[in-house]
Amino acid sequence: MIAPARSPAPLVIHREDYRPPRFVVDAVDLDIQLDPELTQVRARLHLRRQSEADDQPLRLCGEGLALLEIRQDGQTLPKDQYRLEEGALLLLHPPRDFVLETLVQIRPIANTALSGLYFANGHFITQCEAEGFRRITYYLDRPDVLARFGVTLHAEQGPHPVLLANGNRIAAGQEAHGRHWVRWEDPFPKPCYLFALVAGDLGCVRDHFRTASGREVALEIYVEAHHLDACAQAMDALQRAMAWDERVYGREYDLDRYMIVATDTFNMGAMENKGLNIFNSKYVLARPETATDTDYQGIESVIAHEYFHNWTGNRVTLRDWFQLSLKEGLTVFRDQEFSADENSRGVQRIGDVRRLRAAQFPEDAGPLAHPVRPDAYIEINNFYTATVYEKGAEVVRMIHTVLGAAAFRQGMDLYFARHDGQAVTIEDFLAAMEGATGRDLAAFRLWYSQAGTPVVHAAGRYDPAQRRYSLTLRQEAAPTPGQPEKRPLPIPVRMALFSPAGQAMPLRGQEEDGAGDRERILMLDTAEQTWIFTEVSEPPIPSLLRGFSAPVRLEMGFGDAQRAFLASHDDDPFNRWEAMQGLALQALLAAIDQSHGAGVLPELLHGALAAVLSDAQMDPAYRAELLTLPSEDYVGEQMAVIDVEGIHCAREALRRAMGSAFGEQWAADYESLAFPYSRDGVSSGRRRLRNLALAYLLASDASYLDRTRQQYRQADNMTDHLAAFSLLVHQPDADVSDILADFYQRWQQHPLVIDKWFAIQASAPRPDTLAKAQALLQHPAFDWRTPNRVRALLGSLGANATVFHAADGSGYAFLAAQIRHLDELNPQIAARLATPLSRWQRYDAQRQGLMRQALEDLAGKANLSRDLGEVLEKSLKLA
Ligand code: B3K
Ligand code: ZN
Repeated sequence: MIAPARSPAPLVIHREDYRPPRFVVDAVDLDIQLDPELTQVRARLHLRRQSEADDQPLRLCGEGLALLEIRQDGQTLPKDQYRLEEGALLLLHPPRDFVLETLVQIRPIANTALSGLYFANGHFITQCEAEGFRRITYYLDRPDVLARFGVTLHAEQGPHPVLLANGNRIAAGQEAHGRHWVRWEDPFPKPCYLFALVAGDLGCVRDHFRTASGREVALEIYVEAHHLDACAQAMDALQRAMAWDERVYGREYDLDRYMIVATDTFNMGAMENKGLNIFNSKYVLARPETATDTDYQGIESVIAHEYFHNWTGNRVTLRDWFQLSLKEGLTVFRDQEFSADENSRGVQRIGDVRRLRAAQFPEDAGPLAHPVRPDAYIEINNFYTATVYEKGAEVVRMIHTVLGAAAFRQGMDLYFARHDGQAVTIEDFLAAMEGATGRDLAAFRLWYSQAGTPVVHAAGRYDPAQRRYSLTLRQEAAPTPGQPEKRPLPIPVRMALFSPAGQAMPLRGQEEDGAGDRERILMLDTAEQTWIFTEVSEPPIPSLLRGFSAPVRLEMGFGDAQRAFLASHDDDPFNRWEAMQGLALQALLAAIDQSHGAGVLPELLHGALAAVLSDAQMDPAYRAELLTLPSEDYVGEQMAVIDVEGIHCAREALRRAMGSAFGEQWAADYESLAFPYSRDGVSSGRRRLRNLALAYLLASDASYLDRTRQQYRQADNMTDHLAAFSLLVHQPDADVSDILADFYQRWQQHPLVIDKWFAIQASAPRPDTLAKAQALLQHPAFDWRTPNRVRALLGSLGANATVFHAADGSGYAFLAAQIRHLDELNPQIAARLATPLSRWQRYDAQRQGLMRQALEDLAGKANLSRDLGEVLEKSLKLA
């Protein structure tokens, strides 16, 4: 009997419908005979009913399982005692307390969705979050059922000498037919989404960590043997993350062993399974010759993120999937803070906000907008979004801002003390924050339930006679799907006032909390509020939303003079950068508006850039941030109708103008920043600035093509090599076929580098890119079953503004055709790839029609997955 894998009618799950589990699982014992073609899973569940009166059937989730045996307390269960349904096994008359034993068969090799147990590149891997465990065995697959797991793995020893699962390795032995077994037991009760197993031929890099209380923890990173030399950054980041969580949150690791496995075949970045993290190899493997500085940074933050989940996610877990941000938003906040402490706080914050604006703001303004805590979903995998992760982190950050670091820590301590070992809600988190600090966070709850990005309008007025400055802040927010009315949110606005001479002024006035303070947090919690500052001797220039203290759009009603002032005087690194971005943005918008090419640099922008370029004292990474133009997407976000070509032309023209206006400085930077390769932050900042200089030089002076080719050939590290490669491949009309062939030839044994080769070609703003992408689908190295490769080609194409949004709709039709194919193999990735099409409302009428057409064509597909179906339905709803 095979239960069908997919349910036909989309079922909407509502948060309000939550009910506690009627049965609990005291213990799970799994015995798994691994075989790529037919794996058998024997499960013994100790089940216990929660209420005497309950005589309803027990429903266990299961998808794509062939049930071979079923026993209740050792006796084969008669057929009239159970029923197989769509996605479930129903026990019709379950006793109060019993052992259910099932034996099911699955086919890991046919699992292309990469959810549950799959077999790829010779390894068995699991991915159970969110609902993959039901593709392994019948179970109460929900995060609020916590059980102790023991698992015995059996496999052929030759190809699978390493057998891993959560917890402690208890025993191992040999079997007939060249097979062997290993027994693992996890002492910590956990929801099944944290279950994991890995089997394969893997080498191991070992190190250790001594916890604050003196326990030795074995650290093990499992990779294919030829990658054993590429794990140093991951191991180092893990040790630093462990020390940081002890130092900042007093959290120690709790098992004797922490394992990380790297695989090339993985749907997302990584997974925090208890004691056995499974990682996309992109976030583990790095050598200077194959990984860029950005890759190194990504490894540090993802390693830390998964490690931090051990407390925020695993020890304290989720009551239901609506609470996803309870672990994800909080853990992103923690990993951002870790990276800020380990590197440059200012640069980290700029990067975090850049990501938020690039992914979350558009999501919040489109048909897929949802609150940080959603109210309903069809497919939970569609809710691992920038809103749940990044906006969720911003909400935690605001709470941290208003409470202060020390009180926040007390709140976290109480949260862990109260809820260790429990499955809880966002409400429980807020209650702990309130309980420990005596503060009322009632208003903050709205941030979790109300979708959409608020706009804050600021207006200041200086009264020289009274020597008063009044600042009025007003908030508003546009409707989002299902939420036509928006209520005012509590918005902490960190601010300072600068004197015309560029000094932060003392802040005195009604809300005096420590006279003489030069920075203050104003809490805007009504639709409009005015603050009066007294004894203000000169007309001030306000610096608002410092450090980006709330995830809002700020409209300051500023002119370029104020922006230029802050660009040179603001001592808040974020706001200084923001002022520079504002100057550049205005230049671009004006050029697009007058459809001229931004061929001349506006005077104030010129002055601000000149000042940054001549400041040799400034941290090179920060300098690079200040000198980087806003992305095309960000410029588009500021327009009522996104003018794809206009934005591209204006930005290219501005880059050329910046290149030629400062040719000498860029050339001087390019020469003086050449240092032998080293892996530290200062060196990577220098590389970043140097490659930016090269980009400007090349934009304005074609003779730099040779220099770029030279850098491509001579670089001793992937950052410089790839920067040159990307510049060459993105040249609008250069013939770079020799470079493309050379790069492939050099790196074909390195999948992560070949991903870059695909991605850079698919993101080239060139007229032949679509034809190229079409051809790359047939390339021997393209593989539909490897998400990294699919994202490299198709994800990059969907993000390539001029090519994807080609006026004839060819980009839309191309992507839709590929999504149609991919949906048969991997619905999660297919649904992700479709999100650029969901933004159709932002374009002109013709593009709108073409994008909707592509969505409708897809919606008519037979066997549409739940994942893709939900994205399409929501995207088309507004039509
Ligand atoms: N918790 C996982 C994400 C699981 C995604 C499931 N579709 C990784 C993370 O956020 O740490
Ligand atoms: Zn996470």
